[in-house]
Amino acid sequence: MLLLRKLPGMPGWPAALGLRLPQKFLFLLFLSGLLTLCFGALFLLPDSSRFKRLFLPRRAAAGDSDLPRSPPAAAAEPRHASPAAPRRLRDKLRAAARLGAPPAHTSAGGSKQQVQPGEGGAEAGTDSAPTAPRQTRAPFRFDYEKFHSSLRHPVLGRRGGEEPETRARRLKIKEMMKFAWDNYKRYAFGKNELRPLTKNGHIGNMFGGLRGATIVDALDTLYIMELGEEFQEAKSWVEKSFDLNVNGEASLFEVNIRYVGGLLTTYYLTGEEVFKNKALELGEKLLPAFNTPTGIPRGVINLGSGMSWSWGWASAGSSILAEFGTLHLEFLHLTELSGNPVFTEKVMNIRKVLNRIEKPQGLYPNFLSPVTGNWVQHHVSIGGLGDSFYEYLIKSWLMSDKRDSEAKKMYNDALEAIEKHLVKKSAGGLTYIAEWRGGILDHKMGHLACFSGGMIALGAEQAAEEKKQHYLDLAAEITHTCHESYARSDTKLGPEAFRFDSGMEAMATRLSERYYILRPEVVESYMYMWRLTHDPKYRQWGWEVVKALEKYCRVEAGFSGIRDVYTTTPNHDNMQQSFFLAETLKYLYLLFCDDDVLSLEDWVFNTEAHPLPVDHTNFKAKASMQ
Ligand code: DMJ
Repeated sequence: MLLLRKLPGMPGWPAALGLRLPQKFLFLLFLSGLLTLCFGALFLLPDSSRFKRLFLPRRAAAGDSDLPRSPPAAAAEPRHASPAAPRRLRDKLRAAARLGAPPAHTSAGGSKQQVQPGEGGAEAGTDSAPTAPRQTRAPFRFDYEKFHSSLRHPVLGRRGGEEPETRARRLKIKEMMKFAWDNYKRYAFGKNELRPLTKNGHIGNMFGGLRGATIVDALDTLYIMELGEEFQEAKSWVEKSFDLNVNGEASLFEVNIRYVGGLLTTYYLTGEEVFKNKALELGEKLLPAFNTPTGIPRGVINLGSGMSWSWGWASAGSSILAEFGTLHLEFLHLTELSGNPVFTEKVMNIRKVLNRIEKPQGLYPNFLSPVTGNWVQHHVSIGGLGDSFYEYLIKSWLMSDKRDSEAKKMYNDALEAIEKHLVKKSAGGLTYIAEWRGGILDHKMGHLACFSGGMIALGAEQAAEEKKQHYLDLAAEITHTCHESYARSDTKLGPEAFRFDSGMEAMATRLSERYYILRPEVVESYMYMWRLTHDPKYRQWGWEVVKALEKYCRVEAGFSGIRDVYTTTPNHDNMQQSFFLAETLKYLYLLFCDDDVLSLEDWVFNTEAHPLPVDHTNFKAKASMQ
């Protein structure tokens, strides 16, 4: 239009042709139509790429050759080619974020803009087309045979000679597992848990619409106990009915430890692809939870939309130490099986944040802001809210075949601080681990904290020579205290929490803490203590638990938790928790197995008792572990 403007002193060129005003307009109209036609025709020629190069930026024009295997139309798509283009681009960015890939508009040295469902990040980059060439990954194949031949012991052991009593006890526990499974199958198959009194299923709201928590949690226990038919029933449900396309609020932690953990383990045990594929698909659905300013994930995620948020009860939108600190083992294996480093990167970043931040007295508080990366409240506990974070530090070291020295150091430093500030001895001589609230001790130990006997024993091996025996003794003392919490109850099952105040020792002092929901932590410690010391008292204590479970928790249609461990006429809570099959029965069973069944040389149990293999082959795909 600028060219057609009349220049001062010069006649306009339509005027020079001697045309009148209406004719001038007609002429201009004709001329602009002609130009548009010629320009458009360039793109209709058989080989238009030469001309495109003249008019389009070089990289976009080179689409056919520079963007291998992507659909040609999308590759050569000019910016804003159609009204649908921005939407398609936004979808691509969202998909990239879901897969954890950097958005295409991230330039080298520029700040990474993460797609953040729920935080408005997705739309921010829609103007800049993803013109950078996409990287093609060679298809990754995990070498199952190689992994399997790297195991030092047959998964189910060699089955040497054993005492008939040990065998009989093990078979009794197997019978309990079959009873728990059969009733779940009969009354609640496909639901998350069995309600054994009302004989129906429970779904709950912890798994964001996922179903079959008991099935996925039980798979490896069924396999290990050689309940072949039951294992096939569980497997075929996973193949045919396990739907991952769900919407709803899921706990990132629970989905990871039960579902991802259960699926990973079953893949490693069986080599059946379906378990690996489901684990990877589910793992990817968890990734948007990490899209926070610090990379510390939020606790709750919608598996459909990828929106994530913090628990309403967690102070000031914080994330929970035991939740974001209990992803490491599973996520390393997701990388190992997929070849995709993103999973490892996410958890290594959590570690980086934790290493950077100052710890009060060397302790890790339970609440951290995923926005600022600062502690939100100074509550420290080795029980609920903190527990499995410490467990995963030492297990990361073990799972790395003792190469991950950073994890070992973090564990040792944390344990030293815990011992200095939280470990106490009661007047009656019981060692316990108190909780810490801004410097003030709460002389209470939760059932959950009783896993620590096993953990400390497991970690003793790597301690300095002069401390090994000290840690084994500490582990034995804590396990003894937890046993006392069972022995001092009328049912011989332990309460949810027990205290060392008001003249009480190892007993619940509040009505609200007297329940037992089939939790595993005490028998978990018995199992480790047995394997590491072979002191027969641990098998004895485990057998006491079996008898108590049979007497007070077994009902007509399964096992149920009880509301008060101090009364022998039990009031059942009508819930057979999935961890009863995943953990409690598995640890009891292993307590009466030889040491080479799921040998601790080959396997590390995740916090839901799903064994994951030790990295004897030196994980190839790990991203940033030194
Ligand atoms: C299980 O889901 C896991 O052991 C978790 O680490 C803590 N709580 C339950 C069992 O009590």
